[in-house]
Amino acid sequence: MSDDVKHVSDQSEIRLILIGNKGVGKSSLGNSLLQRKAFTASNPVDIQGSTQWSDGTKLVIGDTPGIADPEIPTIKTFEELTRRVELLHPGPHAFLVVFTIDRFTQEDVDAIKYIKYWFGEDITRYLAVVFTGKGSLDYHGQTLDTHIQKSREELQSLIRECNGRVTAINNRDKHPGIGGVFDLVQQTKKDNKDVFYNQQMYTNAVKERQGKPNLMDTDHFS
Ligand SMILES: Nc1nc2c(ncn2[C@@H]2O[C@H](COP(=O)(O)OP(=O)(O)OP(=O)(O)O)[C@@H](O)[C@H]2O)c(=O)[nH]1
Ligand SMILES: [Mg+2]
Repeated sequence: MSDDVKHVSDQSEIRLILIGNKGVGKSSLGNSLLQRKAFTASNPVDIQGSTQWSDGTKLVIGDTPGIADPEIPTIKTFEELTRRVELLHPGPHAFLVVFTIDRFTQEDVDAIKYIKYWFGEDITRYLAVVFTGKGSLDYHGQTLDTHIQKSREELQSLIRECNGRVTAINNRDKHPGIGGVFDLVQQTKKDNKDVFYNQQMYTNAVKERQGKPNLMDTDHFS
């Protein structure tokens, strides 16, 4: 059996990992998608939640700690991210990269660099961008497209690399707009012919990373 065949999804399970900086709404997004309070801010034990849809599909979501945390060295956070990805065995169909619509900071630019460094440049094939705080977009009468056009080049370039997989959600709304997120997930699966991010890809990323300067060394921190 070839690797590709082995790593094609079982259609009845969708595995997602939430990733992004601290406080951007990762856990809230997970709760919106699972339609229950599976993740809480205070309890780091709640790292995975799942639900079974009426059509038999099982949705499994892995929550993660924020990337830019002054209290925790970046490398430690990424080691934990690896563990969370491994817990989503045999591998996530998509990494939902979460940003808040209200700000895109240097920390977000750095987070994108770290994600590519740690999981490999090819990780963009599995990334889908989700903005939380869609309410403020609606408040200012803006569309997501116009917001993106006016945003920093690094964000625009990430979205291009993700093949335009981007949406916005309002986790505080009774109807947050989760359909848009599931459309993105389906798009990600389709773009990858149902092959998910697997252990072999991570092993390749580790090799790739070993040939590069250590980005998580504080000397290289921009
Ligand atoms: N207005 C608004 N607030 C949101 C939205 N999503 C999350 N929040 C708020 O943002 C804050 C942080 O949300 P969390 O879901 O805890 O963020 P997180 O990324 O999991 O945070 P860490 O786990 O600490 O990294 C909370 O006060 C949420 O209520 C949104 O769509 N709109
Ligand atoms: Mg959280």
